[in-house]
Amino acid sequence: MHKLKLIEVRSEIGAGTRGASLGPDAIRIASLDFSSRFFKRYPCVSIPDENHLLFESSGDRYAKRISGILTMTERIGEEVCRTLEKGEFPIIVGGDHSIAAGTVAGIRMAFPKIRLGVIWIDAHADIHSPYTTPSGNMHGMPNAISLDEDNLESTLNAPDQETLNFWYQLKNVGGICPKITYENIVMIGVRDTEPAEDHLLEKRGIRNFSAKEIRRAGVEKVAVETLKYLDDCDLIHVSFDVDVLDPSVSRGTGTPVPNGITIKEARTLVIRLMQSKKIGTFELVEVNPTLDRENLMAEQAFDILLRASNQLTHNI
Ligand code: 5AB
Ligand code: MN
Ligand code: MN
Ligand code: MN
Repeated sequence: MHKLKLIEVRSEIGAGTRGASLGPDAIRIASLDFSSRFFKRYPCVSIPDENHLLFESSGDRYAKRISGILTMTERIGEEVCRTLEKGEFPIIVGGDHSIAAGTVAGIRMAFPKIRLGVIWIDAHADIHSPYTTPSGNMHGMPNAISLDEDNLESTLNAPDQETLNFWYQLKNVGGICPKITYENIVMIGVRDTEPAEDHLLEKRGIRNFSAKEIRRAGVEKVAVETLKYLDDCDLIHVSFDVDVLDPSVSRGTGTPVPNGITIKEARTLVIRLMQSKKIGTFELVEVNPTLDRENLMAEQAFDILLRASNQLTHNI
């Protein structure tokens, strides 16, 4: 039986729209509507944030607040590593998606030698570097950090030396770089990318199950194929960005994108993936209640968290 441990990260500094730091609390409030003992049942820690940086001016326009992102990545990495070393299953709740770099760093710190897979469930590929980012927002970069990807071929920006020093340190947190490789990542639901990202997706042949493909083949089949694709991996991280969901139900996230998957598809997908004993960490990010109506996104997010956790506790 898995012993689950919740790790809440109220990170806000990686996003361009304000409010993602309130996600974990909105999810806690949503749990009350489900009459669930979820937050009583599992131990929970909260990682101190660096959100004060939002009130300070910074010159790093191609990697905004990167010094704080580095601090957060180290903190999250240490906590995830400690949790895994104790034999517990970390469930990380964000916050903006920059925290995923910390989760992957933590897995690597705990298990330097294993073949690590990542299932990236998101409307976005989050594979920008300071050289290619259109926004400077670091929640669009965690995969590039884990993959050690600068994507110089698609350079659009000229980041300064200080930014590049932080970028280098960020990719090297935990002392292993790269932390994952292209053949061990699967994306699900990605549908909003920039040309620089398309270049990488194509050049590296990254497997992406589009929302259309999910609808045609069915989520069940997509889950099976995803796990088959990552069959060589020893351990798999699942990262779930709520903007993979269709905005028709809720726009309670900073970067909603049309034509997403339904909540029903998301539930089935997550339950089916969590049946694999190789899944070692689960992360849910980017709920922003300030953009929402009647806390709908947090309710959907909690529903997914609850189902993922129930499935995990059933895995013996
Ligand atoms: B999210 C965009 N590619 O880099 C950028 O929500 C959006 O964590 C990034 O997936 C979205 O700013 C990041 C335009
Ligand atoms: Mn994302
Ligand atoms: Mn996204
Ligand atoms: Mn987002």
